[in-house]
Amino acid sequence: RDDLPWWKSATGYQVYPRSFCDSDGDGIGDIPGIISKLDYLAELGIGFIWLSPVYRSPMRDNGYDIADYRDIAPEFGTLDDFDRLVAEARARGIGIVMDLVVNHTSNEHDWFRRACASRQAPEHAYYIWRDPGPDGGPPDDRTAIFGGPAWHWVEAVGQYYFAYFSAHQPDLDWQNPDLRAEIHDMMNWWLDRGIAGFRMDVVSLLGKDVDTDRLEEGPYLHEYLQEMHRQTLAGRDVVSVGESWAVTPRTAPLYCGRDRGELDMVFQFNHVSQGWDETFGKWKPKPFDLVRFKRVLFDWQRALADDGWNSLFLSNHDLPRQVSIYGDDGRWRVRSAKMLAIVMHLMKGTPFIYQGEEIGMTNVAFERLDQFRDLEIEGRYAEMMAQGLAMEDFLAGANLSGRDNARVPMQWTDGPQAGFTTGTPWIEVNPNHAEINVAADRADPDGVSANYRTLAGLRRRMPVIVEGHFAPVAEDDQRVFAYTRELDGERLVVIANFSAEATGFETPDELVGEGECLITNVAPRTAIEPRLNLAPYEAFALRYR
Ligand code: TEU
Repeated sequence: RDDLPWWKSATGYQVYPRSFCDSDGDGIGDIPGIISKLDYLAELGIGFIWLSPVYRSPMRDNGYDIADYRDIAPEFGTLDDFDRLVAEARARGIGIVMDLVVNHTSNEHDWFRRACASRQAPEHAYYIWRDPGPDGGPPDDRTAIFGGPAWHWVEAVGQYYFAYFSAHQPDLDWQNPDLRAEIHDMMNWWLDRGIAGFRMDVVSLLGKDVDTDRLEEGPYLHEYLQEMHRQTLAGRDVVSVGESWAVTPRTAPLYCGRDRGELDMVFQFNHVSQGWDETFGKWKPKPFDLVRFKRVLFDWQRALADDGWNSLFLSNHDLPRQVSIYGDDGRWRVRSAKMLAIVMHLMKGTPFIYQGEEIGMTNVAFERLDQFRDLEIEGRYAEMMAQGLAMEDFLAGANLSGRDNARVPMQWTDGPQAGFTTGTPWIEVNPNHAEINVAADRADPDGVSANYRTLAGLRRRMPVIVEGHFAPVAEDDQRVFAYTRELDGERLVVIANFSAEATGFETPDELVGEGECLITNVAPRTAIEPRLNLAPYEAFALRYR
């Protein structure tokens, strides 16, 4: 289909540059390292890379605190390296999608330096400042995502600035049209370099009004996204994905509806946060509940069935390893990793693989607080203790749900430092690289990555996977994840046993039949019987004859 946007039939792959591949032995991944792995990624069959931030940054939040939007962090390389990455990737049919972090800058950005020096500086008005409250303290007692207060005093201007994430990440004032124009210019500067689009960090915060405390999905959000689209994305063949922890199936069409002129899709998170505790959040997750999990994912499928578009993912650099959370990272690691991929990639939407997911990388188990590097762990630690969480429980929570699980180095080999670096890595490698690594997985025709390659290939050649109508099956089944896809008379069924137990499944009548097995993680099936006996974590997709 010629009118189908390329990113609907492509598989995305997220690279977290700091942890992907280090070419110069300084212990930090870099752009030449990524270039050296492009053949590997091409072989996997991906269509584009979402590159986490590579801009110049003091790296308080590993690049989600940008000090210069038009330069590359020296530890990652140079602008020439970046241009080479774009060209080399394109030569392999892979687009480079940049991370756009414009809710805030680093406090080391020149704009912010000038903003702090004088109220008269034009850049002062790029940020959100308020006078002290009646008692001379901060304007209010709002707190930041990564802990501590959201307002910070700057003596030279006699005002507080607003920083929703951390003091090192002052929020930009999107209500200022000059600031918006600066951002649009910068976006066009990158788009003109040939990138394939943007993943937009915390996009739902851009329309905020701090005075009325409407931060998420605030009053100006869609006006600004439409303006941004007109000024930058319109008429270019690129993809845009907005990240939002606030978006719901009800609001998603506002971002990515066909006539909205805003974004192509959103990253939503309610399928992730449905498992969190009411008080302690992700640090103390509830036992996994498949029915609840399916309900969220199926709601999204329904909400964007005919207009808008879904992103499909379980992992990213902010989330723990999916096989450890939703699968089994012990005995059934390989099989359950494949099951998760089959179930996610065959729903309607664009699937995203997070580096290492394709070989079934697992969570780490740190024993001490000082092994972690994430500023979120640091910031939340004090708070959680104050709320009465015991140290052991905090460590257990951090090991289960912390962001560093995704950030330990990519496991390329069973050699020293997992083949990630010849130096000392900025964060420890997972000792299980001795067993779990790219070299070993690729050598195995039944490895996890072989399964991902098959999925990416099926997607490229089968329109029913891209565009087929989605219908859930057995929504209340507590162990089985099943659905169908249908397009122009072609019908697929996907069935997975989301448990470590052998499980019987009473097949609904309309699904009984013979067909061709497109993919499986156990033995190929040629028919769906009225009663299926599913092996632990078995998953397969069948095309009906
Ligand atoms: O994440 C948005 C965000 O809300 C997360 O910080 C989330 O609250 C947290 O990960 C839950 O544990 C984006 C980026 O993906 C993240 O890496 C950045 O730290 C954050 O924005 C600030 O830019």
